[in-house]
Amino acid sequence: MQALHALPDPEALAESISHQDRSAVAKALNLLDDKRPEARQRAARLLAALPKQRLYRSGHLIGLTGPPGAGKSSLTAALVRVWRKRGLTVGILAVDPSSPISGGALLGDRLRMLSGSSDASVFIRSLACRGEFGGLSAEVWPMSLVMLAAFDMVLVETVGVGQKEIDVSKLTDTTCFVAQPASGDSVQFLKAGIMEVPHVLVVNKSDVGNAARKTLSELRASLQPPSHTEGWQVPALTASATVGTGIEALADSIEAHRTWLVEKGLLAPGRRRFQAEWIIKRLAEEFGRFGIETLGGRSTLLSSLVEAQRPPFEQYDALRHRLLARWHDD
Ligand SMILES: Nc1nc2c(ncn2[C@@H]2O[C@H](COP(=O)(O)OP(=O)(O)O)[C@@H](O)[C@H]2O)c(=O)[nH]1
Ligand SMILES: [Mg+2]
Repeated sequence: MQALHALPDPEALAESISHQDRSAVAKALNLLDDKRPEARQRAARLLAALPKQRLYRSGHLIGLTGPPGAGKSSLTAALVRVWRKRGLTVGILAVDPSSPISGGALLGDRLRMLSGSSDASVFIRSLACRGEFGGLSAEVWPMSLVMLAAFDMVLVETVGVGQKEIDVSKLTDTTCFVAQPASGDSVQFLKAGIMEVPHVLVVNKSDVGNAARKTLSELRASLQPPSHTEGWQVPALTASATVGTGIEALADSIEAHRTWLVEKGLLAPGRRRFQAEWIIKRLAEEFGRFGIETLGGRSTLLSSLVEAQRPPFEQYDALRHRLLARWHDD
């Protein structure tokens, strides 16, 4: 067990993170993963010390989801190359339930293969999928915040086969779904409303030929009319991660969605909302629905959390203590 004195100083750590110090980012992610009370307190201080401007207004938080083997990691590596060419720094959270360690290592290898060397401006962390937060680990949100404080582009790679529960779109500005050629499942999931409509849809492996084009037109057809996306026209593209075609266009579409969010004034409120949802979800896990009702009910709680604009652990701990105190009194 790590000695307590070895825990980092949160304010100094926050400072280093905002200077894109990669080892500081790594330390911060470890701290967020540490369940001991002292570590939790420091993690709360760390999150409070990160510049709000960066957490809620800058950068781009992207979710890349799709079935296993669709080419998410390969596309991530290809996108990283485009972003690096555009002078952007990149942080990646890879959530791979099948092999959390080798998944990240594999992605690292692929990035080195593509860029020729290990690039100091790209940071990768793979996460075990603990299944608690609808398939995503509960730490994904605070970890995303730390990454946003350090990097321009933050990409979360998760396996998703369609179910809304394991939906990274609850946490990211832009969700990109990677489909396999000839994968009827994705089309069916979209049509049946089982799958949340992503902001960007890409059929990878276009190098295999007709199957990719056919899947693309099926997906396009099942996207009509655009649904919950408030006027955003979902681009549906093809790409080949291995050949390298369509990657610039994909990067452009992802960026266009962010531009659209900013124009509509949705970026910062969206992130506030993810945070509020994250807090409510954690409280519900610990205290059940009754706990949420005690705090005024889900929708009241949601709007008050969004409005309060305070750091996540601070908000969470305050509500938790309120519930514990209430039950202690009763
Ligand atoms: N032909 C072809 N194969 C690809 C392409 N992208 C990825 N693959 C292959 O598909 C397999 C799964 O890729 P990976 O990126 O690990 O998929 P993930 O599970 O979605 O992350 C690997 O063998 C890749 O080499 C592509 O554009 N074309
Ligand atoms: Mg992968």
